[in-house]
Amino acid sequence: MKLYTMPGACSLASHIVLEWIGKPYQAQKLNHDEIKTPEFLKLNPAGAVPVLEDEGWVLTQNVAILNYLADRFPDTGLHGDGTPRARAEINRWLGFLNADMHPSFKPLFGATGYLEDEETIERTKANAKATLRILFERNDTQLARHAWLAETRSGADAYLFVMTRWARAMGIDLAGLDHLNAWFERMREDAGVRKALEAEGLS
Ligand SMILES: N[C@@H](CCC(=O)N[C@@H](CS)C(=O)NCC(=O)O)C(=O)O
Repeated sequence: MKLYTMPGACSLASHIVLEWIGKPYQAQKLNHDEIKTPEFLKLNPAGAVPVLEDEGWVLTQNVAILNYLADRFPDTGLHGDGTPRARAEINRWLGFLNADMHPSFKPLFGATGYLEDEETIERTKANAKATLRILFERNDTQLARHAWLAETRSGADAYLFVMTRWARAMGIDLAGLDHLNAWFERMREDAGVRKALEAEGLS
């Protein structure tokens, strides 16, 4: 298996899960220019990471990759007990992370730059931060009840870890979200998380 990743990007979630699985894989680190080359666009026309190659088959989209890896290595327990309910619980959170949380970061990554007016752009950023605070509160409430986001450790934890890193770097207010912050510290100490971070040149 080969994962195409950009340091600290959402592809870090798939990278962490590959470490948790513990089977041989290769991680190809790319920069923003390299994911826009004709060669890479053949793999993913969206010019985005993550991309996973497995035996000549190419898979894109973080949620699909995280689910595929959990299905391909069922012994890792990344799909909980594998029942429809456990899998749905994980997908509920993956959906929340990928469809609700991840796009909410876009203004903070420059998506509203086309507005050109600095004051308006700043308002979109402030709004994104306020929205994200509310979304992180939902994770905190869930982590108050369970050790892991979807009750058992899954790709959802790896994905939330990536976005919590972004939030900290961007000064999103996570004060008082004690369960989220304690979970983040636990994740940061995890051997697989540390290895994936190190491989991407991050601390
Ligand atoms: N829907 C895609 C989104 C992937 C995505 O947004 N990747 C970002 C990194 S977090 C990327 O590669 N962005 C490059 C760009 O947009 O130019 C997924 O979930 O895999």
